Amino acid sequence: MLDFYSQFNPSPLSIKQFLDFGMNACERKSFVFLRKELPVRLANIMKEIALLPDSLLRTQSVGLVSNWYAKSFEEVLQFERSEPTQSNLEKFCSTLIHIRDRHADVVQTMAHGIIEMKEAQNIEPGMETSIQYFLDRFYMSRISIRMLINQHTILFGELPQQTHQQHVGCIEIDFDPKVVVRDAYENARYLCDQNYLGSPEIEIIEHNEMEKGQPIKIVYVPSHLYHILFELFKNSMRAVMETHQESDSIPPIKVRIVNGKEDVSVKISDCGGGIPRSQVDQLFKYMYSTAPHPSKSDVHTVPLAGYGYGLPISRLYARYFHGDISLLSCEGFGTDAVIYLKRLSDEANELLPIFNKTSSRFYKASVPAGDWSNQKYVTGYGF
Ligand code: W6P
Repeated sequence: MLDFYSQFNPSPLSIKQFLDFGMNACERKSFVFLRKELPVRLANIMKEIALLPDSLLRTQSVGLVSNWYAKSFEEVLQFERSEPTQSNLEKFCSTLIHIRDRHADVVQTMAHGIIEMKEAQNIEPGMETSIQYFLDRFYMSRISIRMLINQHTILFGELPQQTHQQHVGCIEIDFDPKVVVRDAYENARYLCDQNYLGSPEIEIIEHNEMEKGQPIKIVYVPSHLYHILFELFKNSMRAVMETHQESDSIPPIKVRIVNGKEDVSVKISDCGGGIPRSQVDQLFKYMYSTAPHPSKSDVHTVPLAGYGYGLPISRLYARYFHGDISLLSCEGFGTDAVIYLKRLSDEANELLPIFNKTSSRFYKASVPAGDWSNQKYVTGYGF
C-alpha cells in the first residue's frame, strides 16, 4: 500500500482553493479528497524516512515517529472503500482528530532522535546536509497534513463553528497582519520581562501601496504568521536585552508592514548588536541548534529564545504558502528579519515535498568536492 500511494504526487492547494472548498462546504467531497490525499502525503514522506542514515533511523525516537506514521496511514486507509454515510463521515472526523493528537510531539521526538544519534557519535561527513534536507521536507509535509486535517475537522467537526463570517476553517479572509504583530509582540514581551526585568518597546509602521491609506487585508492562516512572529520577536528581544542591559535606554523594535504588488512584507528591525555573517545560515540549521537541555530540572523553565527549531520551522511556515523569511544582519549594530507572504490567495500555493528519484538520490549523495577555494594555503614556510 505504501508503494502504491507513494507513486502519486501530492496535490498542492492554494489558499484560494482551500477557501472555495470551505465556503461551499461539502463534507462528502472533502472526505473523498482526503481519503486519497492524506495517504499520498503520508506515503511520500514515509518513503523518505526509510532513506535516513542508519544511525538516525535506528534511534528509539525515530522508531516511535515511524510507527506513528504507519499507524495513521493504516487508519486513513480503512476508509478507502467505505460509503460516505453520516456514520462513516463522523468516524472519519474522529479518526483525523485522533491522528492529529498522535502526532503532537513529532518535532520534539525527532529532535530527541538527533540528540540520541549525536550521543552515539556516528556523524559522518555529508550527514548533516542530508538530515537538514530531510527535516525541511519532513516538517513541511507535517505542516501540510495538519493543515488538511485542521480544515476538515474545523469545518465538519463536532461543534459546527462558522460563528465568525471572516473565518473559513483556520483561514481568515480579512486578515490584518498588524493585529497578530501586536499579539505576538505582547506575548514575547511577557517572557522577556520575566527573563530580563524589562523589554524593548515596539513601533509599527504600515504602508499600503495597493490601496493607499487603507488597512492591509490579506487571506491567510493567522496561526502560521503568529508562530513566525513570536519566534522572531523572542530572538530580537533577547539580542536587544543582552546588548543593552547596562544602558539606561532600550532601543525599540521597529516593524514595517508593507503591502506590495506581489508580497506583503513584514520587516522586524532590532538594534540588538547583530550577528556575524558567518553565523546567519547556521541559525536555520537543525543540527546546529539541537543541544540537550542544560539540566534536567531546566525543562520547564521557558527560555526567551532557545535557538531551538524555532527559526528553521518558522521559515517553513512562511515557505509553505510560497512566502519566505530572510535575515540580514549588520554585525555590531542589529538585525533585520523580513517575512514575505504572497499577497494574492491564488498565488499562495502549498509547497510540498515529492518523493521521487531526484529526492532519493539526495540521500545517497556523497560530499561533493569543493570547486571554490575555502582554505588558506599552508606552506610550512611561515608566509
Ligand atoms: C539577532 C539574532 C536574530 C535572529 C532572528 C531574528 C532576529 C535576530 N536578532 O540578534
